Amino acid sequence: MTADSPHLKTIEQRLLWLSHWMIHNANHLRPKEDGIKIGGHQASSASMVSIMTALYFSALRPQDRVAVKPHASPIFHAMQYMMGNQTLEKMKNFRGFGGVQSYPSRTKDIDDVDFSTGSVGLGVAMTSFASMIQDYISAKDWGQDTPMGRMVALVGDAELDEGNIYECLQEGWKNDLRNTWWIIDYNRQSLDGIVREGLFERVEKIFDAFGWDVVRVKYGALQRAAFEEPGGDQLREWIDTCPNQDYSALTFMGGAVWRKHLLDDLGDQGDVSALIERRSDDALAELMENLGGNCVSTMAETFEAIDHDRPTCFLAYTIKGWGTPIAGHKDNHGGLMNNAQMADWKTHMGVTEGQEWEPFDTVPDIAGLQDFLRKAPFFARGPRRFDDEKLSVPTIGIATDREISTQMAFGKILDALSKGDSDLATRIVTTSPDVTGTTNLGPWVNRRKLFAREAQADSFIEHRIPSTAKWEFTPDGQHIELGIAEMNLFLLLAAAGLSHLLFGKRLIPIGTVYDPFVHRGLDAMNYACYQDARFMIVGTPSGATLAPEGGAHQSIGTPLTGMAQDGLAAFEPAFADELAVIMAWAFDYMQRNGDDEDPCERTWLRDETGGSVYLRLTTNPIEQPGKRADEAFRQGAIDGAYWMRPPGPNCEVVIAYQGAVAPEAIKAAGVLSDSRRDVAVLSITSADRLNAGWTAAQRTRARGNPNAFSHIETLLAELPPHCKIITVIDGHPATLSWLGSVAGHQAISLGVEHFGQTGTIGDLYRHYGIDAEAIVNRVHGLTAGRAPRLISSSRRRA
Ligand SMILES: Cc1ncc(C[n+]2csc(CCOP(=O)(O)OP(=O)(O)O)c2C)c(N)n1
Ligand SMILES: [Mg+2]
Repeated sequence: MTADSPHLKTIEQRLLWLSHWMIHNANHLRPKEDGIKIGGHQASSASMVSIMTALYFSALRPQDRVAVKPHASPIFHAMQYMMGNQTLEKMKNFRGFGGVQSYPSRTKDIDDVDFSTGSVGLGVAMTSFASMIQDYISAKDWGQDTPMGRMVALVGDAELDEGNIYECLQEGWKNDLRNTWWIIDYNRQSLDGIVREGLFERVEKIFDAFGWDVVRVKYGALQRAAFEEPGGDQLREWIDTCPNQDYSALTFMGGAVWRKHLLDDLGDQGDVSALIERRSDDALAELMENLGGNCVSTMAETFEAIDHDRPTCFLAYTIKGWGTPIAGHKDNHGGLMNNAQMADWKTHMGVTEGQEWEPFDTVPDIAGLQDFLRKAPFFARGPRRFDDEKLSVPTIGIATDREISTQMAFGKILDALSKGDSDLATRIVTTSPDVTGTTNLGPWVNRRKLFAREAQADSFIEHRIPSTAKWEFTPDGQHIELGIAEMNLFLLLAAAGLSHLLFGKRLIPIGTVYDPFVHRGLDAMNYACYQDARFMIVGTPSGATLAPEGGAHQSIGTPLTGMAQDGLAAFEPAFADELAVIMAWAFDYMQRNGDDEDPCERTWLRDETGGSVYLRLTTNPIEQPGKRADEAFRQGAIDGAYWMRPPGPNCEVVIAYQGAVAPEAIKAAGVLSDSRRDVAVLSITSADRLNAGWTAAQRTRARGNPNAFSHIETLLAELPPHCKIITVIDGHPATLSWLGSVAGHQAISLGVEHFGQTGTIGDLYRHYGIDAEAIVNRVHGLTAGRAPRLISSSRRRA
């Protein structure tokens, strides 16, 4: 085995050097263009270097996946550089445009990052959901050939302050989590300072409570050997009782101070004194800094000793800034070695002048090391980027002959898929944070069942108690039921949405959540998108239309979130046929990648690269417009808008609505046309895609392509200049207020800006001024030549 290989120590020292040099180069050597600090975390990197060396060069196998502590990114890239997987150019351009990224990025770095990290806590939890997805896949007949890897998180001790970690621990326990390792870099320092004494005891109890094994790695090999010497017991006791702050400060001050302090505390003119005096200042400092997590052989042996798949937390004691002049200083999180410190340290590390970037400088046995690296199992098969074939999308249709809500239509579409035998349906995995029933996933779940590694029958079925929900858990099941933690929802979607890339098996993940609670999981959703995970999130019910549920459940800002979120195409259809068209398109869009042939000529539109999809739906059943199958409708629904009622040549008013308020807009248009005005109705299914198309077209024209026209520009092109646009949405009015700028029309935007309350839909639409009457009044106010009248504040706040 490799755990005792002397090459590990050599690699560790090389990674320490290269990572620190890369940061130093970016901050002190590269010409500076801005007056701001470049940054990079030398101390946080040094803290993990021994752990990462042991992990990657001894413990890991190609099927294992790692979420690297964000601020240990320099070690990761130095490692890939040493392995020939990262370029010198990008290393020199660390934190620069096109250079090595500050925090490991799946999409922006070139060197086989498994999970992006950056927002602390999310990468950690991601590993447990990746493991659940691995279990999900390997339980299926089409996933049997998936090798079982370990999902590993390298965790900063202060990362454990993030609540999402505890949410996922509980979810993991419920789902028999396995094959997950979390390795805590217990340097007892955060960004601002030193962490509380005794944190490790809390950590151990928490992990134990959730069924994890905890392995404490406190002492390195040098320390363990010293403890065997006469007087060693006393030294050990001293280390165990030394407050974190003192240990850090002494580490920073170095060997001579350690000696004085230890002799003051322990000096007995006998065994302990002799133990201390036998060592030079440097050797004493090395001994005291030889904590378990900073001892590469100890870490390698610890990993090697794990022979089971139980989730395991390693509490590895470390020193922040280990092996460098800034070790232990409480301000070292953002601290960097200065030029003088670097010059001294370079001599200390034995680095040859001019050979700073040379991966194998200072290595005594280059051929031996290269041979060792070549055989390192984790790297042996090259980059571990998989993919899976696209699944064809079956016909998705829905009867539109009666009143129906978009949420109900969504449930029916999934139900129809569940009854079919399409390949796509086989790979759909649904999930919901305890709102499966109330978001209309019930029929799908009844047919396709819930996933669990161990089958479990539904007692209500066995006892013949009538219930609409038939909850049978089986390894074949296609629904993963989550507890009420929306962060977990999005992290699970992130893991499932990367399944084709991580495990080579494509999943079509669909999550449902009450729309306001999209924001509860927003950072995790952003994290999923940042990694280019592919999923469908259905936010339902939404808006003030959720009337009797009141203000805490009525989403206002989510349409803006849908527009602003990169990697997510947001839709808010009003009618069932729109939803069917959008879902059929979405199932394809979720599977596209940038290399695909453009399915249409509009190459300047970003949508051809594919992404995730957000559907904002509602429970309000509305009258359907009758059968529509024309291409303008179909393509319009996908591109974001179509004319429900086209403008005449002298169009005075366009009512542009999105989503649930469709009946109000249509009714207002009817009333207005009775007074013979020329009124058009624009049905908007996606403000997000309309807006994105518009800005993309503007950019493309600015770059010299005069033929780039967006869908919304085309739609509004024929409107006479005096035409007014009234926009209306059950959400923040800014979602559509930009429409007036597209072709220079006066626009009035109606929507919801304040917390709601309970009431009927009619009450609330009236209250917010988004009902037909408010629309009509606005039009009268506008076209009578009067200045636009705002809704009075007494009405708004009533
Ligand atoms: C969600 C989030 N909040 C804040 C930060 C800023 N931040 C980056 S590292 C850090 C402290 C981390 O301390 P620890 O996890 O102990 O890591 P160490 O550097 O000590 O290894 C903070 C607050 C962040 N990256 N993400
Ligand atoms: Mg820390």
